[in-house]
Amino acid sequence: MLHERYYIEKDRQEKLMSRKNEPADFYNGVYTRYKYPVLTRQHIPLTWKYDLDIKSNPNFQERLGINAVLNSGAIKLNGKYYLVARIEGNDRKSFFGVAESDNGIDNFRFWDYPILLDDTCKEETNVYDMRLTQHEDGWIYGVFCSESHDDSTNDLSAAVAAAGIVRTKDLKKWERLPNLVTKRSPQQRNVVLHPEFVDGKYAFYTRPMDSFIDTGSGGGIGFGLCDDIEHAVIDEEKILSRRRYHQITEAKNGECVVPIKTDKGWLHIAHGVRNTAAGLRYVLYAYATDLNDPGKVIAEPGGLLLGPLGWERVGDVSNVVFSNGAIVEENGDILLYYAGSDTRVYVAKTSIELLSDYIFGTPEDPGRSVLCVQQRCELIKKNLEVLKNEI
Ligand code: M1P
Repeated sequence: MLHERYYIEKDRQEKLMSRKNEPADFYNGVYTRYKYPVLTRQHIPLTWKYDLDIKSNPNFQERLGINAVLNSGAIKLNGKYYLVARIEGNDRKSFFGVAESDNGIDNFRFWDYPILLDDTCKEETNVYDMRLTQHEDGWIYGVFCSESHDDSTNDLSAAVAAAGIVRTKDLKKWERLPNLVTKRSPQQRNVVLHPEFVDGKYAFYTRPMDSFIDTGSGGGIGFGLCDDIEHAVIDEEKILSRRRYHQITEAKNGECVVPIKTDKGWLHIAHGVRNTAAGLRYVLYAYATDLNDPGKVIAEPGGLLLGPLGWERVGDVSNVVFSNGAIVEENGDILLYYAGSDTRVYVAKTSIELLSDYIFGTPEDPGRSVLCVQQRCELIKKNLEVLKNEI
C-alpha cells in the first residue's frame, strides 16, 4: 500500500510535466522565449526524494529533497531531445540527470536514475554544469566543473575548480577521463570542447581563473589545444573573448554553448557578468569566430543577447541567466536552454539565420556613452528618413 499523498503528488507532477509550453509575450526579432520552464525541481521523480515504503516513511516526508534544477547540457540523439541537467540536492551537492522530451519544448521527463560518475577523483566534493559535445571522433564528451576544497589554506570556503571530462556514446554508460590540466591557469570553470579537431588536436574554450570566484588576471574566454583527450593538457591559452571595462563582461565571462558551425563562421553564446549594488548580474551574449580558425574572433555584437526578465530574475542566485547548451535542428532552428537565477531551466527558440543576422548585423559596443549616443543618433536619423519616405 502507498501513502495517499503519493497519488496527490504524482498527479500534480504529471499535470506540470504534460503542460504544453507556449511562446511568451516577448519580442526582439532574434528569438522566441517560451513561457514555462522546461525543467524545475518539481520535475524530479518522486522516487528520488521520498521513501515510498509506508512502514519506514509513514508521514510521506521527503527524505532526500531537491533544491534546484539548472544549467543543463543539451543534445539531440535519434530524434529525441536530451538535457543533462545540474540537479542540486537540499544538501548543496550537485549531480547530473538525463531528462528526455519528444519536442525539446515541453514534456521533459527524467530517466529512472541520475548519472553515477566513476569515483576516480577522491578529493572532488561537487560536480556541476556539464556541456555536451558531439565530437567528430565519434564520442559524446561531457565537460563539467569538478570542485574540491583547497587544502592549502585553513579557509573553509576556499575551493579549487577544474574541468572534469567524461565521455559516452548513449548518455547511459559514462567513462571518466582525467581532469583537464591547464599549465598557465590555476583554476578553470566553464570549459567547452570544440566539436571538431583543430590542426589535428582537441580544442577547448577555457576560462582561466586565479581563484575560485574571481577570475583575477584571467582576461576572458581562452582557447587552447591539446593532443590527447585521455590525458588532456593545454600548454598555452590564447584569450578569445575579452573582459572589458564597463561592458557586460567586466567582472567575468565564460563560454556557454558548443559553438554552432555555419557558412559565415562559428556562432558562440557565452555569459557575461557585471557587478551591481545588488550583486552580480549574469547575461548571455554572442560572438562569432572564423570558420577555419575558431580561435579568431570575427564579429562581436555589443551588449547582451538575453538578460534575466520577470520570473527568470527570481531564485537562489537572483538576476542570473546562464546556459550550458543548445540544440541545432537540421532545418537550422536552434533551441537555447538557459537557467533562470540558478533555480530552473527555460528554453528560447531562434535559428542559424536569425542568430547570424544578430551577430553580424548588431554594431559593436563603442565603449563610451558619447560614442553610444552617436551610434544611436545615426540609427534614429536613418529611421526618420525611412519613415519620411514612407509617408
Ligand atoms: O551563480 C551564477 C553562476 O556562477 C558560476 O559561473 P561563473 O563561474 O561564471 O561565475 C557557476 O557556478 C554557475 O554554475 C552559476 O550558474
